[in-house]
Amino acid sequence: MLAFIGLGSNLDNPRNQIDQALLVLDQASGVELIQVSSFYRSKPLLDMPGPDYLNIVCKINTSLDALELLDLCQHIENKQHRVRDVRWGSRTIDLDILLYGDEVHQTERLTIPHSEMINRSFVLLPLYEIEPALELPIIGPLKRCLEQLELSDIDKI
Ligand code: ROI
Repeated sequence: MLAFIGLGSNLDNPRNQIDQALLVLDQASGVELIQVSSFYRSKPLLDMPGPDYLNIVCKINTSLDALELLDLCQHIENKQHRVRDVRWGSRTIDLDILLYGDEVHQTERLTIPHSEMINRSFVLLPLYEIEPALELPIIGPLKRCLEQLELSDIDKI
């Protein structure tokens, strides 16, 4: 199954945090990393205090089901000492399953497509970079979502 994962970090050397998470993802059994976007820099959402974020999106091929993939993402977050203290607070690493094939999941643990992705330039821009013709289940063409977003607040680096 093809899946897309969004990664973000704004603490403890964000570039290293993201590289480390990609390495663990790629080495996990049942996951093959296919493509990785450029890095994008942006301010924390909602004008929250804290350092700028780096974000990327990666494309994987996986034999894991969606919940197994979620377990793996949370395992990586825990290993990299992500502390879930403040809602919307700074974080060493965040891995969000954005899309899992064409599947739609709406459970307590997992919402796919990711519920906030269409509002976030730091998700849609890197996703567009690696898959411009993507059609999002329920939502429609990725290109149309991007046309409705403010893109002045994010830098490709
Ligand atoms: N803000 C930015 N710019 N990038 C993120 O990855 C990010 N992640 C979050 C919140 C705290 C919502 N803000 C973010 O989880």
